[in-house]
Amino acid sequence: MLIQSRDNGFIHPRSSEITPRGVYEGRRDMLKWLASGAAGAAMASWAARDALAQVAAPGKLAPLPGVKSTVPGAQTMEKVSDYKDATSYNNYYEFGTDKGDPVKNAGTLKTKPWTVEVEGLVKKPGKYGIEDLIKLSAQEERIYRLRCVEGWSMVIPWVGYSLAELIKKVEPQGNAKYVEFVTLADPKTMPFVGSRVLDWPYAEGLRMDEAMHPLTLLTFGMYGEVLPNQNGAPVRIVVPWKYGFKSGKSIVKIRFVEKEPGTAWNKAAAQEYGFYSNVNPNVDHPRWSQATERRIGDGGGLFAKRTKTQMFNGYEAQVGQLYAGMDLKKFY
Ligand SMILES: Nc1nc2c(c(=O)[nH]1)N[C@H]1C(S)=C(S)[C@@H](COP(=O)(O)O)O[C@H]1N2
Ligand SMILES: [Mo]
Repeated sequence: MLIQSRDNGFIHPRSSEITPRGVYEGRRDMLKWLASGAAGAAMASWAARDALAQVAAPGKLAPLPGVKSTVPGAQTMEKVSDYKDATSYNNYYEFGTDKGDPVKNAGTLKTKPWTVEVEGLVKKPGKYGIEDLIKLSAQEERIYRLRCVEGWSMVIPWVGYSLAELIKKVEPQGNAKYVEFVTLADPKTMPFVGSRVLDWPYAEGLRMDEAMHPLTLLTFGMYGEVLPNQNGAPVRIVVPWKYGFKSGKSIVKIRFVEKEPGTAWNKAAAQEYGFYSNVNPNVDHPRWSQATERRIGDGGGLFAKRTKTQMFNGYEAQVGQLYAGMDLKKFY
């Protein structure tokens, strides 16, 4: 497999995609700054911060700021999606199957108190209260594309820390090969748990090296605030190089296991959703192409222009190595 980065994983945006007003207003400053040589990653985060200022959360939830992450791939020059889009166009089947259902129905989710149980093949299993889990490591802001298997995408400033930080603390045993994430399934507060679309609880999993990759984010917030319920409060996973469904919401158990765990969508339709589910424009879903995607919020509805989907969702430079030698048509 070719693992050659064109430009450190940054996407060259069309000029229309870097239009935050501040960039224009600050053009002279920027030119001066560029001339000073302090470009590169610093510039990306500068542009991103500006973009963020225009799509800020309304401030109704508790603040959860994170420092700009320096993990390679964790910043982008692409325009950040509007908070409103990111919080009203969701997949969270426990609250309904329409994109508009989670924002309407997830108000019943009770996120306090909340514990996450770490169990299975680890030397230090235990139960973490959500407040302690948040404090376990420094919060970082990571601006990731989230590409849904259905063909749409968004760019979201997440807040959290690398899952690897937690994994190192709990010390997996040598035979722990996979990490399983079990999410809440509470029929009292989640109206669609019990519906026959999926096998509840919604569970997901990663191979140990995927779980340990610095881009895999244990996520507590977005847009500088704690997660809204519909986005998976109080804690979810975000795995930016995989289709969105790998990023389980409202996690209650992190389990270390020896065998590849069953996962919600794989159990529902194995021929359509594999365990790996890496974003791959060259492997079509049996019922539709994965070659292009539609950025939510770009306008134009059904006729919105579609952009080319990138291998590993644009994170090939960072994660391609994990799959060296694997036939990605077989391990889709
Ligand atoms: N528990 C749970 N987690 C879930 C889902 C779900 O239905 N239940 N949907 C997944 C899918 S298909 C996607 S695309 C992302 C959407 O995340 P977002 O709504 O924050 O954009 O969440 C994923 N995590
Ligand atoms: Mo999805």
